[in-house]
Amino acid sequence: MKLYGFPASPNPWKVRAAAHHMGLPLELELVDLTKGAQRKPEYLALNPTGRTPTLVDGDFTLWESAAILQYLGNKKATALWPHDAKARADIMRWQCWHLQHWSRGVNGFVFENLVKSILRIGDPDPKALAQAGELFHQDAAVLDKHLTRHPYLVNDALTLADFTAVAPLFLAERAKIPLENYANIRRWFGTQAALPAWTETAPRP
Ligand SMILES: N[C@@H](CCC(=O)N[C@@H](CS)C(=O)NCC(=O)O)C(=O)O
Repeated sequence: MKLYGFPASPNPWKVRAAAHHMGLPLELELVDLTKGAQRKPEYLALNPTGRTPTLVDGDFTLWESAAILQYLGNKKATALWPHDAKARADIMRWQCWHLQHWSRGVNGFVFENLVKSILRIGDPDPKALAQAGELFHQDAAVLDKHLTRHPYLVNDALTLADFTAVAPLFLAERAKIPLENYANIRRWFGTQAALPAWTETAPRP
């Protein structure tokens, strides 16, 4: 199987990390976001959204990282995607929450404080940062409260839900994501950041 992506981007990285944890080999095909490779016709033919990651498994092409994670979870029996309807629905719930809510606030900081400087497209916009802050704190409070009682998001065990939602926090320092008041989120992140799945798939400088 091939995964098209940029190693430092959270969405491709989470797929590579989860695949590593499950023992599923994935060949990385570089899509250099800093050079606009995601907008080249050959990539758009695989993924018309011009975003990464994209998985190619034989004649099957799949984009959207949460869908890819579930597809990989179905390839091999794994505790990350338990064979249980309630656990799967609970994982889906956190993946939906991530896509609609958590990623919006977090990505606001990533774009304003990090992507803009990498692409040299201007300074952070204080209004956009304020909006990102509002979105972020609303959902960080929910997540932190959940993590006061649980080590992980679902069934007190590491699952695809954790791989989904933790990934953008690898950029927290550089993107100035305000985690100071969220000790449980920082602990949850630290536990996962130490896993070989993440360290061994980490982008090389
Ligand atoms: N919901 C999508 C988000 C994909 C996404 O935004 N990927 C970023 C990298 S983390 C990207 O490719 N950005 C390039 C662009 O928007 O031009 C997923 O989970 O796969």
